[in-house]
Amino acid sequence: MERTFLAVKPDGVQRHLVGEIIRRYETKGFKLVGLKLIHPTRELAENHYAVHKERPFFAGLVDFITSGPVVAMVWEGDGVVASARKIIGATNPLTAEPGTIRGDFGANIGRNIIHGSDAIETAQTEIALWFNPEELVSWTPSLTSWVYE
Ligand code: D4T
Repeated sequence: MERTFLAVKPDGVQRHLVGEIIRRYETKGFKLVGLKLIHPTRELAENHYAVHKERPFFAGLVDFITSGPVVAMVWEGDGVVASARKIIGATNPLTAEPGTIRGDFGANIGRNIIHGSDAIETAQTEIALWFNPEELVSWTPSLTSWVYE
């Protein structure tokens, strides 16, 4: 079953949006299989955003993501990678559609509340970066037959 990595960034944690964000993925029908509060090290943040190493916003992005606690999560479900990104909305909260997390709660690209993996392979890399295998829990929600045909 497909898995994705989501992280409520320090702005989302400080603004008490953790419950609201988890609620959206729970009520959608996805399964939570990993969850922890972590204050990321610079090394972890630089690894996570390595693809942006040469971009002008990289240093500020790493400063921001290491500025406080992050809620790191792994969610599971059919098509969860792409669907989770739709629920998050566009990178810039000012252009993100209303109804998405960034569209509803954000006002600045440098404070866009949540990260979500952009592809299945990226998700696998990011899950391995943020979680040890024993931190991920396989379980069967009792509602499964009411969510999946
Ligand atoms: P993340 O990776 O945080 O889920 O965001 P996106 O996948 O939606 O967008 P991204 O990788 O292009 O950008 C990563 C991260 O950098 C911040 N950022 C981005 C920024 O501060 N200034 C910028 O100009 C851009 C493009 C926001 C998200």
